[in-house]
Amino acid sequence: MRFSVLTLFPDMVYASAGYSIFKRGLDQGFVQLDCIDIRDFSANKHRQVDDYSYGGGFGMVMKAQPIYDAYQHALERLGCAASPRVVFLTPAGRPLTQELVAEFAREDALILLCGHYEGVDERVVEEIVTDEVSIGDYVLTGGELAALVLMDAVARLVPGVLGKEGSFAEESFTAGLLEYPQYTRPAEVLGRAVPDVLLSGDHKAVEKWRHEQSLRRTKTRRPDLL
Ligand code: 6GU
Repeated sequence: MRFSVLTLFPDMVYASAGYSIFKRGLDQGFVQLDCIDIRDFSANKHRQVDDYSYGGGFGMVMKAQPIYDAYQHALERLGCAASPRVVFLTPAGRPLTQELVAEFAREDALILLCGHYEGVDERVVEEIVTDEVSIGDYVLTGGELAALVLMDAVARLVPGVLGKEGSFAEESFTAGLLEYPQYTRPAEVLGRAVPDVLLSGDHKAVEKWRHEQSLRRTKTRRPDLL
């Protein structure tokens, strides 16, 4: 999987990508990450990339031209035969789900566009974007954290990234239920014991208990999933 991120803050994206399993995916070559600084494509001597909103109102809008030129540069660097999907991270997008994550994970490459300020000139969105995606019903200051969330979720589904743990890649949400509680040693900590059934060695009973726990959690926390 090759990710190309169009952003005003490439260092923020590179820094956050340098940890844990995502980093291992990069180091082992299962994942590639290339950030393109939109500001490098400003046609303005002040490297300006935003301007006032037509129609008035507060907040600046990102200009179409620097984004379009950064996109062309991303295409050249990717050198794909087919045009990759271009995902614009915006609170106005459709919700990111595990199903959409799995769909993205089947692509060879993705271009992610991170917006900032009050928005992005709609004309460049119409010209280049294939998917508008939100990571939840709250507003972030920019699309970078959302792009990192999307890349993390996609990367762990890319074959090889999770290694041996790979068979568990989708466990939590493909069953459509929330994950059951987990315990590790010692058998008692903070005055709390591990549920007896988990020490019983009865695999059938453990499986049944976990399923019940998943159901109970889902009922109380996310009834919309049932
Ligand atoms: Cl994708 N971007 C921003 N700026 N805020 C968000 C979001 C994205 N998803 C939820 N809130």
